[in-house]
Amino acid sequence: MSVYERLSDISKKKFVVLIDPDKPTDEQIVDIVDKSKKAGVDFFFVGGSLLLTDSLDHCIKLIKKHCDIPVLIFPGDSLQISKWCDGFLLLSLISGRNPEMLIGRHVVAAPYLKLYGNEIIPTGYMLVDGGCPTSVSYMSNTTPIPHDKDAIAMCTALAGEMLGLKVIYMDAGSGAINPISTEMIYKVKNTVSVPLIVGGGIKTPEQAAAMAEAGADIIVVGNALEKSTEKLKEFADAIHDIN
Ligand code: 1GP
Repeated sequence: MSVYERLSDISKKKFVVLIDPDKPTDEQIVDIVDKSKKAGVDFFFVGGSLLLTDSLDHCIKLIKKHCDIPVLIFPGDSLQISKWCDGFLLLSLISGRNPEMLIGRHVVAAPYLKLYGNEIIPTGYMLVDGGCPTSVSYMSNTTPIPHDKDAIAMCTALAGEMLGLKVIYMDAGSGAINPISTEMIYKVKNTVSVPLIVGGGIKTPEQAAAMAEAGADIIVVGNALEKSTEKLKEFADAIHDIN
């Protein structure tokens, strides 16, 4: 089964653990992987807005050595490419108006992605204001969609789907104060038919469950688990229970 087939099986809500390869030690990665296996995590996303070390390959190989959970690159820039991943979210930052993030970086990355034979997931990536400036907003030089402008989010997602993008990822940015509202999630979900990924600032299993209930097919949690993996299983159960 391809990674995209797994992502688009919307009969079951999915839980994604995001790992910034710069941050955890090898022991911490193995611990997260171990807990993720037990909790039934569906995917790992690996990447960051700005990486300071050459740790992407190592991180992916370490995860794959310890489990069969698919590992997708969630790239912060065109340097974040690896032949070891199971899939690559080719992000088009459709909430912004920066041509580099819509096509420029993709041109640079394309020959390497072809060489490595990565499975490509064309992704409409939408940044939504999460109540504070985020690394991704600064690094991408784009303005997020205002938190309460549901119509802009709906039309942006719809345009992304019409352009042929295969998933929509709504992100408040890592460490956002406010996660994306359930109202916006509900409206976007009812506007497009491709799978909907939601992340950014999700701090509790209850918030994650509310987002899945509102229509998110795939929920991404990073920061909250970097601080402590104690609630990893609770997050997984809360998300998987919504069906
Ligand atoms: C950010 O959606 C991800 O791109 C996850 O955000 O780290 O805040 O969970 P957090």
